[in-house]
Amino acid sequence: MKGDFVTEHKQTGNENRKDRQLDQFRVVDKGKRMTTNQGLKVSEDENSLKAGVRGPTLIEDFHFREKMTHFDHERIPERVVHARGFAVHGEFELYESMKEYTKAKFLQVPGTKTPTFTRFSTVVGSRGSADTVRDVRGFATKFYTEEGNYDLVGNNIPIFFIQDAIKFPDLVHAIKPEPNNEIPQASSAHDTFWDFVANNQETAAMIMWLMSDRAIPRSLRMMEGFGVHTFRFVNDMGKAHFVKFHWKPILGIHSLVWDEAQKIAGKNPDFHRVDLYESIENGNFPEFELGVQIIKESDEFMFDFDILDATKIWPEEIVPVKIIGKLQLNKNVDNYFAETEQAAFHLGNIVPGIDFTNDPLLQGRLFSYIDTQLIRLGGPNFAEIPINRPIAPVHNNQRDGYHRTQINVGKVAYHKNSLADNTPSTSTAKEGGFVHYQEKVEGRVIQARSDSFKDHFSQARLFWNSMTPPEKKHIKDAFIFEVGKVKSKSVRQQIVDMFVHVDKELATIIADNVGVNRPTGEQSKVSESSPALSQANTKYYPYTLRVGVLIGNGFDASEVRSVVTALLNSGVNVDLIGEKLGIVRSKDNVRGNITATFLTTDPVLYDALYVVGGKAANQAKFQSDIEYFINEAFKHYKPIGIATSGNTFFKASNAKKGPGIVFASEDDKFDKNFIEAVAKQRFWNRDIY
Ligand code: HDE
Repeated sequence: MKGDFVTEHKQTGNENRKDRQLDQFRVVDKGKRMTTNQGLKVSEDENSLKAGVRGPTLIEDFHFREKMTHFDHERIPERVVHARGFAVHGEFELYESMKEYTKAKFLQVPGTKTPTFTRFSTVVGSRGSADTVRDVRGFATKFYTEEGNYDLVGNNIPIFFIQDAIKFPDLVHAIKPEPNNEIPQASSAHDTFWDFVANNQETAAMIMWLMSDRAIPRSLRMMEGFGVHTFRFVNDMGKAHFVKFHWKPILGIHSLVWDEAQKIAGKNPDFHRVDLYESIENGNFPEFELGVQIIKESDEFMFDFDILDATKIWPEEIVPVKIIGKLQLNKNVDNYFAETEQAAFHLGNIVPGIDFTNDPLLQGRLFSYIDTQLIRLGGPNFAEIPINRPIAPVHNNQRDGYHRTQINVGKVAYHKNSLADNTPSTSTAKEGGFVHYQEKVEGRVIQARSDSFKDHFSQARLFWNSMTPPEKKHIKDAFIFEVGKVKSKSVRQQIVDMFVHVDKELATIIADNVGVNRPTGEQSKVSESSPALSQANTKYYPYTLRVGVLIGNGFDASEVRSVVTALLNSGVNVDLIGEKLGIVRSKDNVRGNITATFLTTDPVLYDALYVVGGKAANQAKFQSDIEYFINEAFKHYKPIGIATSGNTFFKASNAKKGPGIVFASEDDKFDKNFIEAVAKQRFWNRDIY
């Protein structure tokens, strides 16, 4: 058998148990004979069987029919939300034992490594939509633990739009393209969404996050992740704590600017997946630290928000985030469909030591995820698909159904029994069996919302108060853009009248720009802020950022080589951009290799530019292309380094000297200062208009 499963895929090279398991299912077709699905060797694959060379095709052609039937059924339903995604393998390593709080086996011994599969996604767009739209990003991780799969199915924003799962279909109907014409794709900037917002004001805080830079991440490697809900940790004494999960990116939290995000959506709709894929292929493995916020059960009612309300954060300054381990993403999939598309996440995939709470959003999700896999993956056996299989053994009395691959031996498929010695047998908690936390529950059966869920504006204002002036400007601009696209004047007015409760100045500016009356209501009284919410307080590294070098013939080899070497030594990716692909020569005939042209790439695809300039076959076009690159990078607040030979090109552009513009001719520490500017990414105090 082994011969059929030759392994030519990219292995991690370590003892990853999930990787070894997947190996049994990997098939390499290269170098093999073509067969039908029955293993019959095929002699002809270009001409169907016909009655005469110019005659009709015959139904007898089983190979044609099998090939066409399979093709006809290649598509499966896309996810109803989070349809566009990209997933990678990885490994989670524990730093510190969590024994005090949880008995989850993968969280006991520091150094324990657990194989993982992480899928990032946008929420609203369909499978073929662009990566850089304004949207929440999904951040779902499957941990293949020894006790079974544990799925942490989170987002890059720590709260949610709604408080009760029963409203999810309404939210999604409102934000998806409008049903009469399926417009717009992958965008919240339309009437039905904002009508939903105004008429469901529990959305207020989430909308502040959605209008912020968080919704346009620079990279999937540079955003946070959150479990959103409050979960429980339960230790081996049966004692429980409330817990929230956080992923903190090692590279810091960074975003695009809106104009840039929109242009990238056209220039490279795969921007985020390319970035993630290439980072992993280049060995720059993305890393995220896992943090937990823990609250004692006895402190449940100590806060001015309800800890079961998924529209609320626990401010990190009040409940600190304890870092407990690290996720490294280190291997791309071999096959997008088999792995990424067929991955079935479910927050009900849980292990002993972690448990649920009564958060009504969480409770509803517990139903939805299995239900959705049944339709999407075509039956109840989706857990047998290789990517979904646990590395822990599976034994139970479930049988049959579409696409059953397991061959259960024996005639006993029921519990209890004597013919199989009453096996498979259940396990006690001590033996590793999952025992639900015995929370005391009482109350009347009722369809209502707790009063403790009714404050929708305090944390929306807390978020606003925590933003720096540039972040506030981005939020204002995003509101003006999104609400400005709403055709209904009444909805625009309702939005202004709603967001006055967050901030009067914000709502007034929106009103003035979208043609409705200024608001009369009052803003929330909250004056606190939470510095952890601002991206300005993040970390800055040049590592893995991308610099475009604009270059022609006749450059100064020693100057350019020194800068490029310094950039590469700092882990920066460098592309030489020129008139055409191939070789470019310095004045003393040193060669450089152009890997992208002014036609095939664009300034929005780079974090910074290094302007060298030079000579080209069409000098006027070369000049104007470089000016366009400089103008765009300048407008997007990006660092620009100017080589001595680049000065004339800079002068001809619309850019002005100022923050983040570094000149080799004026700076004897150019390499160092330019790399520092690259790391900083944006210079918001630049005067662009
Ligand atoms: Fe999901 N969500 N969701 N969601 N969600 C799905 O499951 C749902 C919610 C999240 O990469 C679906 O397999 C309901 C919050 C991610 O495959 C579906 C509610 C959070 C992914 C579903 C929520 C998420 C999904 C669609 C309200 C952050 C992609 C396809 C109660 C904590 C997982 C699928 C992947 C996917 C239902 C709200 C995260 C329909 C009913 C809150 C990351 O089952």
